[in-house]
Amino acid sequence: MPVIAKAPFFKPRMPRTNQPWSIIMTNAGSLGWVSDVNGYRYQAAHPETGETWPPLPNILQAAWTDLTGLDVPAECCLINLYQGQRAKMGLHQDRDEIDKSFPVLSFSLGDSARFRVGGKTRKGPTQSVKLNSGDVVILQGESRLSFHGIDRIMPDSSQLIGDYIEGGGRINLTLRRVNPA
Ligand code: MD6
Ligand code: FE
Repeated sequence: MPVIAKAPFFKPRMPRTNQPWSIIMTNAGSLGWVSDVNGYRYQAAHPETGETWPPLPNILQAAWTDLTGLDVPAECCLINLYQGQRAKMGLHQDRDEIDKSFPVLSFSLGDSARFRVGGKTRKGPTQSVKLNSGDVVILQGESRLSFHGIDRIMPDSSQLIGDYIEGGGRINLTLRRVNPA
């Protein structure tokens, strides 16, 4: 069964303000990343269904192994869905992992996006990179804690997602190891 049939997309909300994000998300793996009024965290259960997340698909675990060269498996695949003109993700660091020494690996599918990446502080120069369907990003070593975000997507630049999800859009799959090996 597809991951999104067992773990439906949910609307994350911002810590403290409870403002909804412009994207929707779900997860696969032993841990899922969630955001709500109480903060950002990893948890074993879907926030709405209470069920554990579906297993991380073998093809993604194999890609993690091949691309990172690690023998320790990923624990989380965060699935972000961007739809419409306004979907974006603010500049952030991936730093909720207990062990931050592992790479973070992502796959972009569907519509193209403007990815912004800077350095280890929020201020300072950033670069804009266009991510197309099939592109892979890996943050590791010096770049592991780089600030990054999605300025905007380019609606209807790909038809891929529309074959599976009403309205199409862009999916980013982010694979992470949370705990020490
Ligand atoms: C996105 N990506 O592409 C958001 N984080 O929609 C991320 O936040 C990200 O692509 C860590 C490593 C790679 C990423
Ligand atoms: Fe990120």
